[in-house]
Amino acid sequence: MATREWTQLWLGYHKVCEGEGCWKIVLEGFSKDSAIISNALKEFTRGIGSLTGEEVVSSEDAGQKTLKITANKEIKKEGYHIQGNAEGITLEASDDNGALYGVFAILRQIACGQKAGEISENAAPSNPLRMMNHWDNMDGSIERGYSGKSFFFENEEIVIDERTRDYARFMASVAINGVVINNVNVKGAASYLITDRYFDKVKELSEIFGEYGIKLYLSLNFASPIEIGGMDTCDPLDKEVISWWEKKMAEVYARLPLLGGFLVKADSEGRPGPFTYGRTQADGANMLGDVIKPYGGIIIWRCFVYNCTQDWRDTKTDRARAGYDYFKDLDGAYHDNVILQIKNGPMDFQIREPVSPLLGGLTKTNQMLEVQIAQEYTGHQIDLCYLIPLFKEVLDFHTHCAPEKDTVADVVSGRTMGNTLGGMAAVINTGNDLNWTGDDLAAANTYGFGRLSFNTDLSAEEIAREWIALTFKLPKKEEDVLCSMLLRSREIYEKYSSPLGIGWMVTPNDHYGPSVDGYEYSRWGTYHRADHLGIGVDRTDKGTGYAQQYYEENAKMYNDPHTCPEELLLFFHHIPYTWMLKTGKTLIQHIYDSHFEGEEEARGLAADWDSLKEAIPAAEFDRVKKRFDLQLDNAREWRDQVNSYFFRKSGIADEKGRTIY
Ligand code: GCV
Repeated sequence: MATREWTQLWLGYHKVCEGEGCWKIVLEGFSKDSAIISNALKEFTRGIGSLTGEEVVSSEDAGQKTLKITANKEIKKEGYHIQGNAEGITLEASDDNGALYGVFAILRQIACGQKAGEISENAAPSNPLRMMNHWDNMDGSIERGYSGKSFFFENEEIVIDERTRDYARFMASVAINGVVINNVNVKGAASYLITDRYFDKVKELSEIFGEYGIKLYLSLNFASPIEIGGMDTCDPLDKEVISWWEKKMAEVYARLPLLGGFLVKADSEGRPGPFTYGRTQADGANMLGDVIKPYGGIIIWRCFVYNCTQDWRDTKTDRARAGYDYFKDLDGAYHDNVILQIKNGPMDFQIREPVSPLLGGLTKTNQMLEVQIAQEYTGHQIDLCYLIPLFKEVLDFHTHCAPEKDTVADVVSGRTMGNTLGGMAAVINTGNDLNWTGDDLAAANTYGFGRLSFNTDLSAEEIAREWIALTFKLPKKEEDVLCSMLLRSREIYEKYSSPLGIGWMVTPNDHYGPSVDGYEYSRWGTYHRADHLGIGVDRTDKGTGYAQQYYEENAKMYNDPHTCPEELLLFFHHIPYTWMLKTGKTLIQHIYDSHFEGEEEARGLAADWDSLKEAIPAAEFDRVKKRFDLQLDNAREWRDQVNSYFFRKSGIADEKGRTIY
């Protein structure tokens, strides 16, 4: 048997018990002719075989237990009901996707220790759209990729092999229903993905995805009329430009009937957009929305628009304000098939940021939450950083946009406004490494994002435990150790990196490791403003006014340093080092203590991992151990550079007299 060149992630299905007998599958209202249903049956056969050794027999009479899959239109779109009983398991689902997700749910529950007869769950997705965004380039590189090269592209060609199908299986198993395959920075060959050069392969890919209930999306170059159309403008209100796009969309959908639509990064970090022609973001998004509408496609328009050529001397311009400033006034102007995709924070995926005020700030526009599981600023999949607790905080945040149903989870799911387009997207952390995610433990974020976007009520711990059971199947004690490591990891990373929400003290460009002033005198709008007396950015009504972009309750809370949550204190306020925190520590002492603690706790993570040596397969154990060695170097470097920097700035000694350089 050929050795697989990649792992099966959480679909490896370790044996949980010795089964008794075999299964037959009965379909009612579903057909084996549907590729999704046929794949669901294959997954059940494969999964139950690995978990219990039980076979699925093809003759309808021979089976001792029955998996009965029934169509039930009463159940919500993509939802399922599963129930174990003396005869086997019943699965009722609204549609093919629901049936597929129901099968994965059955296997998940058995892998997590449930007996088939005891299985029970009624589920429907919290979010209509649950998407992965790849930042893969066509030369095979991945922007912010930390797990090898792209498995979609190589040498400007599209790669389709068995790995493609496995990828689709993994995504479907956590109910992802949309995937953008190429980087939002669309350049060079990627601009031609909507031309004859690539149609056949993109179509093939979209069909494989389709067999797992996933729609393929492409990132789009707003300047396509110029770059591939030979025109001299891409002004969204120009009649010839519009007619170019109309023809292009007709061609695209004739060749790619399964395409979900496009993701667009416009007027951001050098990418072209409507501003060049004095047009608004709505002009750009709506023009594309209109031309794609006849085909049922959608336009996902990113709100990551800001001035990236700021003068650091300018203390009035505040990058944090940009998203709201550019998009709020156009609320209600966006057409129905346009969704605005908004990063979780106003800056850029730092380890701690407030929730973007645009989320819920918009009350008449489809919104989608964008998070990043590629660990660009959170340790490059070297440092352990389980991000689901961070995403939970964002989802649970009360925006105060409505008297009730006002959390971010409510807003993006459509519950607040009653709209049907919205959801969650993650910049994904995968590549062609053997284990897909560089650090084996980073797959907890891949799995976790899918599960959370399907069910935003799940806790970070529930998701972690599922992932551990599916991936490693550890005894309870070891499961507890690994679960605790995951749950502690985000706070640990936060402690040894930048303090109290200030962010950005990373090595420029690369974004791994410390460089306290690395971005301080740059053009990127990312400043900490530390001097010998204090640190932080005044974003209050006396400063940049960013705090006032929130609804009143939150604006008031953030505006006052006494009520501002302390983990965000330096994001909103310029604070003296001698400021007394609620813990009774001064700010400077907090900086020292948290950095010493963070480094020490990182060593605790590594020691915990060592304690799992006997329980984890050797290859995985060694791979992860090497990552922890690097994490410890990183944590030490962060601790010493940040502490030395603030000691030198402030001249205030550590009360505990520890070594600071
Ligand atoms: C894809 C940050 C990253 C860029 C990324 C950009 C974005 O600036 O560093 O690599 O570009 O965000 O989200 O568009």
